[in-house]
Amino acid sequence: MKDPVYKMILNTKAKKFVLLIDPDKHDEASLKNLAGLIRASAVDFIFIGGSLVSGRLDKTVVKLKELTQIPVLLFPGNLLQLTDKADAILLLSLISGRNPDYLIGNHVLAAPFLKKSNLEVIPTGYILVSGENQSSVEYISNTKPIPPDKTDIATATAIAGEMLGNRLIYLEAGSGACKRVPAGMITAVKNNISVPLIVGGGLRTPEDVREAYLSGADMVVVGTAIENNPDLLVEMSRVSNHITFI
Ligand code: 1GP
Repeated sequence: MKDPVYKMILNTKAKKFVLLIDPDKHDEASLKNLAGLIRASAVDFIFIGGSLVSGRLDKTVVKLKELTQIPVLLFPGNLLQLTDKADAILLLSLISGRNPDYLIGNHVLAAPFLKKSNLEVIPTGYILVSGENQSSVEYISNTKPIPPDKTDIATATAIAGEMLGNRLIYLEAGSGACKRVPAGMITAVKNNISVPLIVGGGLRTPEDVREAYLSGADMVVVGTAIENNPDLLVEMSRVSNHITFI
């Protein structure tokens, strides 16, 4: 089957929950524990990545696939975060920014590797919104996030991202954001695109996840909250079970 992971994302029966894992934060024992929690929860996809990842990527992907059977997607912060052991890669274009490396430069460098690999490539328009504190993405990519009150700019950026052929839009306040993407911005973006909308950054509680879904997110991504308290995973991931698709 062509594009199996994207087809799973498109399945409109339910909202999707994504767990973001930073390989540097885990060793074999902690991954085993986390995998146990993942199996007991309702995680639909695992994203792997971070702003700095130092080398456990391959091993982490292989281990997670072996222990959980859940699709693992690369969410690369940079070119060092490529492996053909994952199921798919979000080929991110940082469309809120104006840094050519993150719009096309790194993609050119990665293209021969991606072409040879069996990875399913999912072009994704990545929109960084200011979450009050400066995010690692902002600092590392040397781009400006969209101010949280500029809903019109975020919406126009998402529309342009879809028109350029991106198959997902990722609306993001940055990992560990103090302030989440505003609900009104999520709704406005959702109402103006037809590809699935991913929302992440600073979601700390099941209520935050619920609000993001109700505002229009098709998928939510949570990383930091689970790193801080893995026991939250079961409840947060199950929020979608109680929401009918809107
Ligand atoms: C970062 O959206 C993700 O790209 C997750 O953010 O770590 O704040 O959950 P958190």
